[in-house]
Amino acid sequence: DKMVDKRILSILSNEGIRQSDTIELIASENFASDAVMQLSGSIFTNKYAEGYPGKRYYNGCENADDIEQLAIDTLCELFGSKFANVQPHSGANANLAVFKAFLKPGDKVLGMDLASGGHLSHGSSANLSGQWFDAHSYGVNDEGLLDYDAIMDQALDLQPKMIVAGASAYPRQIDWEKFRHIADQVGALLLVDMAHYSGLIAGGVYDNPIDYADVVTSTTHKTLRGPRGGVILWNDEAFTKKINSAIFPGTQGGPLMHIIAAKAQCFIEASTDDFMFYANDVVTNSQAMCDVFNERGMPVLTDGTDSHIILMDLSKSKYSGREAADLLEENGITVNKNGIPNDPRSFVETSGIRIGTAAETTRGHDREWFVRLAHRICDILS
Ligand code: DSN
Repeated sequence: DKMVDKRILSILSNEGIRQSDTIELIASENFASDAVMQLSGSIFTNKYAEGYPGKRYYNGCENADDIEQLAIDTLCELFGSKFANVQPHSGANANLAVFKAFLKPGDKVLGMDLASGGHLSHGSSANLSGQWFDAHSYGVNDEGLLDYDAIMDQALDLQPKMIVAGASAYPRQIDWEKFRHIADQVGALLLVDMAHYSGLIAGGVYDNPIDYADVVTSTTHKTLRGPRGGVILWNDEAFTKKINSAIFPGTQGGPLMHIIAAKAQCFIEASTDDFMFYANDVVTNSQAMCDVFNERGMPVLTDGTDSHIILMDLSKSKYSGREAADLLEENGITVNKNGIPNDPRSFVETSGIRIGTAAETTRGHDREWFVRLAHRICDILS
């Protein structure tokens, strides 16, 4: 009944223009469906529902129970897990809760180095996960690939209580089974953060970690194309109380019921044939771009990709990652700078850019369009 404030409306309209006028290649972004958008702004935003379905701290939660249970059931079905928590406000919150559920401050953790493509919440020194825990990291080899033998040696040496697998900037298939084997050798818990890959996994084009990991976390807004948020999945009933209480009351208060409604919609959309075709196209399109980059002498790390992610190596280019990303932005293409292994440039400049094909695939662009786009990117950066 109240009009949106004029200043907010103007900013919103500018963002609308930006989103429709630019080519969106940030690997972690996507365009959620109208249904997901509507539910994210729905009347469920008015409801407090601390607790879990059937066990709330407020009255009037019967519909909140129904929507949360539907989200849990559809999520479990989508990834083949027995249990799930759909309340994490983000992927970082999901990871934080897993740390809280299974570790004590000071316990040893082994995760992927942020500079090699890991995530802040996997033990980075800038994050609570690296400040309150004894966090160590593994990297990638000179080709940009995970070296499982080296990770095994590191784990044997360190004897971590938890190993974190999963990445924000790793283009290739991560071998979950090898991580399971490493975790078993040292008796560590295996946490897989599948945030980047979860849409591809739901669509059947990237391996599912659920049968290998003890606990799996994800965001819901990247390749999975839902509202911004996080989830946790697991198969061992003995973990249920620990994980649920680490989210509420351990690290969060009331769940965002409007976002949980939108998550349920996202999980239902992700179980359709259309979503399978989309996931398949995302990978086809990124592989087509890699072929052009390789042909045009613009090398990509690991020589290609198994996912939506491409890492362009600019170590021999006159442009740093930052300059390349800015230059592309001037040309209406949004990407982000990214470090590469043994980066000759600073953390601020970097020698790589990360490109992702999920968002523009959602917009319906096909392989030929991505091939033309890859040529355009090469022309701009030449
Ligand atoms: N910030 C996200 C990304 O861009 O990959 C990870 O959470």
